[in-house]
Order: sequence, then C-alpha cells, then structure tokens
Amino acid sequence: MSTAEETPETSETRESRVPQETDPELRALYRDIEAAELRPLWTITEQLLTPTPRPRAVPWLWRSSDLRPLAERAIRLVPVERGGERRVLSLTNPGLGGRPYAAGTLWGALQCLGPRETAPAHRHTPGAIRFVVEGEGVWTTVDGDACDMRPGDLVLTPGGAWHDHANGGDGHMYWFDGLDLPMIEALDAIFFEPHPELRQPVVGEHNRSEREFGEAGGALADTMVAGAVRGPLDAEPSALLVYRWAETDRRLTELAAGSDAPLVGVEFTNPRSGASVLPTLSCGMHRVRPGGGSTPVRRTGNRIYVVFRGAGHSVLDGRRFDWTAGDMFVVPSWVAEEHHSVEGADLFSLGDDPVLRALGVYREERLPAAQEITDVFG
Ligand code: GTQ
Ligand code: FE2
Repeated sequence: MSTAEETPETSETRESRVPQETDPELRALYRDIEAAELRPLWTITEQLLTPTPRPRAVPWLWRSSDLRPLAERAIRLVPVERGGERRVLSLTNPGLGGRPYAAGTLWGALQCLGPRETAPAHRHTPGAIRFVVEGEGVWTTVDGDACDMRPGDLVLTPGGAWHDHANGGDGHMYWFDGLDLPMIEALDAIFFEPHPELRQPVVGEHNRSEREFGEAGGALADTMVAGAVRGPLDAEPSALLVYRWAETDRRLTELAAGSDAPLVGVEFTNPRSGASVLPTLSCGMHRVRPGGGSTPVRRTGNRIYVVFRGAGHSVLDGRRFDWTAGDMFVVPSWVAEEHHSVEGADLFSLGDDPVLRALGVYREERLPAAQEITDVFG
C-alpha cells in the first residue's frame, strides 16, 4: 500500500468510505460522489479540522545503546558509495506508517564514517544541520569551505549547497543529521544532483566561514530572554556554517551562573539577521541544571532532541522517557514536554518552528503544573 497517498482514513478500505446509509437515494449519492473522485467534507470534517494538532508521529526515543552498535556494524559491512550516498540510519517514527521520518516535517538520523572514508559530494533542495556526537577527524565541505567537526559542534549545509563528508583520520565518527526533507517533499520541491567528483575541491584553508563570520560572537541568542527566539524570518541561510561547542558551552555556563533557573538555553542564530540558522530549521542547546526540571510547555511544530551530555528524563504527554548521552527523541507538535535531570544534562534541539512562525501558526502554551506520569517508555 502506498504510504504517500494516505488520507485521514488510512485504516478504512475504499468501499467503507461511503457512509452506511439506509436511504437508497442517499446511498446512491455517496456512491456517485465517490465514483466522481469527490469527497463530501461533512463526513470527514472532524478528522480534518481537529480542535488541536493531531500529529501522526508519536513521542519516541532511540537509545544510543541501540543506535551505536548498529552503526558500528554498518561501518564494518556497508561501504559508503555513490548512489547510496550516505551511511545513515534514519529515525523512523512508528506513527508514520513506515515513512523514514522522525516526525511529519523532520528527518533525523545517525550518520557514521570509518577511517579515511568519504561520503560523496552532492547537493539537494532540502537543508541540513549536523550535530557531532562522537569522534574526530571529519570535515564537511560546504561549497568549497571545509568545516572541521568535533563533538558538540553544529555544522550547517544549507539547501542547494554542495556538500561531502571526509574522514581524514583513523577513527570512527558519529553525528546527528537533521533535515527538512519531509517538508520539502510535502511541497513537491525535491531536487537532487550528484557532484561530478567524489570530493569537491576545497578552497583555501579549512573553516573559512568561521574566520569570516564567527568573530562577532553574536551567533547565539539567549532563549531565556523573552522574545529572543522570535527572530525575523530570513530566507537566506546563515553564512556562518560552524558553531563551536566551546562557545556554546561558555555561553551556557555564563547563563547558568547568572540565574537560578532550572534550565537555561541558547538558540543558534544567523549572525547577520538574528534569525534561525536555516530558513526552515532552528537549532538550540539547553542545559538542565543538576536537580533541575523545566516548566511544562506545549508548542506547535516538531522537535528532535539529541542528548549530548548527562542523563535524565523527559515527560511527554504524561509518559516518562529516560535518556542518557547519545540518545535521541522526538516531541511532535502540541505534545506537552518537560525535561528533568538529577546530575545535569545538555540537550541539543532541532525544530521546524521558523516555518510555523513565518506562516503565523506558531503557538506555545505553558501548562499550570508538572505533568502526572502515567506511563514509562520502553
Ligand atoms: O549527509 O548529505 O541524513 O543528503 C540524509 C540525506 C544526510 C548528507 C542524511 C543527506 C545527508
Ligand atoms: Fe546531503
């Protein structure tokens, strides 16, 4: 069965779409409407116009203890080649009927490279971000600019930019990929093109964008300041392609020292405009103080979290998700979320909220009290 043509009634057969009517004339009307490739809205209104968002994706968590060994086996058994392009394990949300997406609008994945391997150069309309989980020695070249990658770094590969990943070292490397792929697919705007070379030429010294645009230090917005994340829409992606962990860590440490909030956070911004890093995607880093817990909130838009350091748990619509470093989890639109840690933790986040804000459909709601835990994941 095609999953691309899902309707609000996936579980029903085509026949059962016709309402069971006793009046033969009415029955005939429904039959003829259907035969003419039409649908009567009054029979499906409640599925379409829901009081609040009803994402098909469900809150879910992928453990590093599952992801990591599988990626390691893939490094041993599967070469990275032209055609397949990438050695990537996509987070596949069980609510999406087999589509390889973490949420309706977001692709999330673990990518890995073995010693001296290169993931071939290509470009595509979907934009991507990389958040490094583990390892060293890899650089991602973006339109000629080789960006070195180390744990905790964020690297951007905007839509339309040539990119390849090269491991110049002898170790394994693992990073999180986030893309707006499902969103661009929904807009029927996917274009893909392989580069004629396996590796595109590197122009000049590594990390050019960092030298040119990374100095100002204005690339992080404090999300604790009300309004800071509501940057203007910028249709241009950030010209700064690398956000270093050292700077993120420094800013979070500063924020934590300056307040007693249980959670502090920064949003990575386009240094030119203060907008999100890509037109479609926002990235943030959140530090849960030891013993801290965030206030419960729900937002429109989907989010993926990557646990960078520490351990703790999140409560998502009343279900408890325990996590530790390297785990990844998804919070679909309008799911109530809160994050807790006894030892302290750093969480990276990827969201589609720039699109919701640009279209005027972004909403968030603080919940009056911590959620009651009714269930534990896994
Ligand atoms: O590294 O270029 O996870 O093109 C999915 C598609 C990574 C990449 C993904 C991609 C890439
Ligand atoms: Fe790509």
